[in-house]
Amino acid sequence: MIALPHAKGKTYGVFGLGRSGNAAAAALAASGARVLAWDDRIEAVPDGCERFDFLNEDWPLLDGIVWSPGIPFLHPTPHPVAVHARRVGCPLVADIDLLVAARPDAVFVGVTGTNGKSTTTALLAHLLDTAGREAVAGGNIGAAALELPELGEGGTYVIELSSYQLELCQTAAFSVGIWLNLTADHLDRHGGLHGYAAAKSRLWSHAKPGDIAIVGMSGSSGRNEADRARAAGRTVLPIAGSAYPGAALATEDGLLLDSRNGRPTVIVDLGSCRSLPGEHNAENAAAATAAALSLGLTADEIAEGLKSFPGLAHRQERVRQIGKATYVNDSKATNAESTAKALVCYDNIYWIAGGLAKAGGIGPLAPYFSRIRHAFLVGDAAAGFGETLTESGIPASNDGDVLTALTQAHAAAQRDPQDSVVLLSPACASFDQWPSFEARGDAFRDAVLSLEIPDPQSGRR
Ligand code: UMA
Ligand code: ADP
Repeated sequence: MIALPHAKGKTYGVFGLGRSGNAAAAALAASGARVLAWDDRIEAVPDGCERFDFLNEDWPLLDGIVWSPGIPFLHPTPHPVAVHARRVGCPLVADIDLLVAARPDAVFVGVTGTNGKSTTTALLAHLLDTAGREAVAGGNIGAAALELPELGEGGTYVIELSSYQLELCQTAAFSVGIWLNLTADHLDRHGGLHGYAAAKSRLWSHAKPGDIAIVGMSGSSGRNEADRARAAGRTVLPIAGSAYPGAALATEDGLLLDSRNGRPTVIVDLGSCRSLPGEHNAENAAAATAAALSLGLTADEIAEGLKSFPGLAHRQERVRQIGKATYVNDSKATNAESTAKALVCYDNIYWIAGGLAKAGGIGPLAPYFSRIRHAFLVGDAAAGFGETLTESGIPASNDGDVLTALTQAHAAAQRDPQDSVVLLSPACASFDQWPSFEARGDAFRDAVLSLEIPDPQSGRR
């Protein structure tokens, strides 16, 4: 937990007691603040806090209300407590602002983007850790800001920042900012694409001389974002997961190249980084590498870390190899765009897909259909996906649920004399059959780990 010396003797509200609000309330109370806390669903407040109904009680003078990122305060409709706070001039406070203010001697790296935030955040923390630096990751991944441990002087906090969190930040300054990419997402929460982009650009705020902006150039917004970062006073390092003219870090022919001084040098052959398959992960690797170089790591230290990165659960997670088949858990792929990132990485695929369908179906995946040997379809989406695949001549079966589909895919892959991949990459939400994509992926992993290895003597499985 983070100590908040500047909060001593002050009075804070905390609205929402989920992961971030609960940690904030506990840290403020432990630091000597009076804390008035509320959650519509959670009765218990952390030790030292008072339960306070912001909608129905008279407010004392508050130094601020620590606001949970999941609760709308601007769009689509501001929560009535946020409206009242604005009326009485009470600021809404981000837990991340409190963390950064509490640790002026620490280094803060902020990571944002529509896709790749968690991977890049975890990868950078891993690079720092394997190079012997004191570093932790948190924010929108893992521990909430004020749950993080106190690092020593010069320790690095790598903070994954959602647009919700950035929109709340008023004072936090990140000496290194990583902005990966921007595609339409969370539009209702930000009043449209312009609001979403503006929330993400808050990453560049409060720059000091020498502060760095690492900007992904893969999409159409990269150039504009680099301009915004420059205008905010940052030194910009453009990065890309493929060849890109003028990029500081980019990938060519599978090699991650450092071109900061105009003469490309090889950091690593990404083919030797087993947990970073695909061009999207090349982008994440380039971004994390640019940050690590900016923080003083050597190319050799970074190469070692890229090779040993274990990857994150549910994102093309290699669970097991049985014979010539590799079993991959990509349960986080809840739409066709994410599944495309996985399909492009493999040639001979036994594909487990389906669940609660998203608009657009799997039509956009047609360029990758030839890689699929058989599709094992599950859940609500099975019938629709089956029609699309059959029209393209791809064998498909409706297997009902993920575990049955795995049994079938395992049998088929083990009969295949070629190298193959049994890939769970559903292109669907999980909620028709599972509480979350994590529960779906955990069940798949457990089932893969308990699969029987075929007996070559008897042909049994
Ligand atoms: N609540 C009320 N009244 C309301 C609305 C909500 O009392 O009218 C309460 C809810 O009962 C809940 C709390 O407020 O207890 C809301 O909490 P929250 O939704 O902000 O969630 P936390 O548990 O605090 O988790 C948040 C992030 N969640 C969101 O932004 C939605 C977590 O990101 C983050 O890991 C965590 O803080 C720690 O920093 C998750 C997420 O889904 C991973 N993020 C989105 C994403 O990645 O797309 C943005
Ligand atoms: P986030 O935290 O932003 O949701 P993750 O690192 O958890 O991102 O990756 C989620 C999914 O997004 C991955 O499974 C992959 O399909 C896709 N993805 C990851 N990195 C990128 C990237 N740099 N560009 C585009 N898509 C990506």
